[in-house]
Amino acid sequence: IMDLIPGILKERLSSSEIEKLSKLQNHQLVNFLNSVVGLCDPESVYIVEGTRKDLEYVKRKAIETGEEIRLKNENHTIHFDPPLDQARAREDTFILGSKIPYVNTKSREEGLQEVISILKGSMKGREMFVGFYSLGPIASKYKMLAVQVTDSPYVIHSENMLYRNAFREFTNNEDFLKFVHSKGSLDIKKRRIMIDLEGVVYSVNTTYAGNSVGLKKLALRLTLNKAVNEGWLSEHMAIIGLEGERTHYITASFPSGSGKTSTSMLGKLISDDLAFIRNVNGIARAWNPESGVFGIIHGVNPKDDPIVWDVLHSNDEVIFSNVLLLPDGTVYWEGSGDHEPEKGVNFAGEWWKGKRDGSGKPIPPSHPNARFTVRLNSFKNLDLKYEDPEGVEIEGIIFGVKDYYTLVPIAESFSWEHGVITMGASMESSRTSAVIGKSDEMEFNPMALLDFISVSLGKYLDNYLSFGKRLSKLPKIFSANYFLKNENGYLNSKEDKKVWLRWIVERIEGKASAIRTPIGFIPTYDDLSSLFYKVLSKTYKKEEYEAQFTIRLKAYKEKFERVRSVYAGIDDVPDTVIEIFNKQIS
Ligand code: SPV
Ligand code: MN
Repeated sequence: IMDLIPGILKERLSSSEIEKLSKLQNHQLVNFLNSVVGLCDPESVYIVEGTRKDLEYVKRKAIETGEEIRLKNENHTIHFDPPLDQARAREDTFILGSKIPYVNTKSREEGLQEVISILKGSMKGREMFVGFYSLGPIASKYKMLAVQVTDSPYVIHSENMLYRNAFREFTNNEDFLKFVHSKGSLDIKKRRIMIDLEGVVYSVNTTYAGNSVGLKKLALRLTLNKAVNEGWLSEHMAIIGLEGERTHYITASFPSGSGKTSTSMLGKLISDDLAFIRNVNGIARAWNPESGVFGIIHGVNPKDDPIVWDVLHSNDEVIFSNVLLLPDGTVYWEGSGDHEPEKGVNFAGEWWKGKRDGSGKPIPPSHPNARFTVRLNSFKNLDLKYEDPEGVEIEGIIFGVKDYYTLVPIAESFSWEHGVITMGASMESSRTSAVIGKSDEMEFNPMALLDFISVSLGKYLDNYLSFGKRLSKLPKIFSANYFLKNENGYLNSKEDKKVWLRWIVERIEGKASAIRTPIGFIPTYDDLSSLFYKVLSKTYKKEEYEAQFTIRLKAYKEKFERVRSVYAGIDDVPDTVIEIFNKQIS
């Protein structure tokens, strides 16, 4: 069996690691690992089979290498990414292949050559870890297998929490996604993420999980491409169970930082970030490819986010990233409701109140994109159906944005096509701090996917529309906006979203009525007033309703014109898309 393992790889494996790898009898795997070892030149290779011993080893290495620091609670650690590596690196991320509008692309030869030259010898003197995972429940016939190779124990530690270990499934199985990551020298100028849709995904000189944890947003580019080619949907969506006469499952697509995680906490949790949606006998069914949450911590406080708060204060495993480390071994983040400390250590080093950066700008104690990494089974609202090999039936889809000026808080589309195009494909949202750059500018972000799309938008929408045509039972489509303002500020409080979710349930059950407006169906005052009372014990005034649900026609029209012109400029957009916009605008 040992003869199966080629030269360079074998040199770097101890006998115990050879024993682990030999169990799999996987030629493609050993050849792949051999080529990575040949390229990156690590000192040794550790195979994460997934035993308790392996998991403990990875955690210990994360601490020994300084990538994580143990906190006062011994199951909690903190990780810092470099100051200029705090979010997704859009400009350094490329899909390899021919040009696609709105997608950062590079020719395959050029991209591979570039990243391979950076990766050459990048793991010298380091240990290389190999992790084996499944996207989706192991028992599901739709699962996808993936291998992560990295010189960062933090990356493998994160993946051990965020994905299901699937070591055994690799026996004789040659069909798996491949991710290679190296911290390299952490030189930002040489940060590259190269996504070969038919081959290996490479990421180097970055540690921020959105760039380094292959199975999350890097895998999304691969699965989205696969989904479009095979007629299903791989989406940037939460999956949530809402209680009514029975549990109704919905998916929800929001750009990061606009309410997706908080919405997931208001129902039974299946997923907070990603969804695979397939047509099974005419029914849309969804699965969570992940088994954990990498969530934004900014603003998490005990009043608005009691469930997340409890998880972060439990004895379960938590990795905090880019928050403030306090001298007593606890952490602080902005918006927690705690008193702002005087000093600590943060992503930029020693921190004290009033500290400024080189250009005179104040350095916040925690980064706006600071995060927590936890397992799904730490959440008390977890729905055990997340492990159901058959997935859950989807009855509704929310497309949500952060829009101060235009969209009503909640509306329902006239049809699948109308919802997909005027609500999903038309999403414009205030820019998030999850991407490097300025925040708060409005950005075109269809289905909250623009950063992750790996095929032409025309082909993507065509697949979406025909996916609906083949379903015998169509999910209802809703648009949501928790951020509408007028001159006096926000028109809704954070808890109002509970009412909108209840309205969705009542629409699915056929109980609530609705008013037909040019942009879709909106709730009636009477229904909302009774729901506000039932859900929040609040009186809902007619003036509040009018301020929130008056259709800002001019702004809507301008938005649709803007988006129509985007799609009119893309060659392969189906004619129906433009027709739906024309009808909507007239
Ligand atoms: C998001 O920003 O949408 C996230 C975090 O879920 S990241 O992994 O950076 O994409
Ligand atoms: Mn996300």
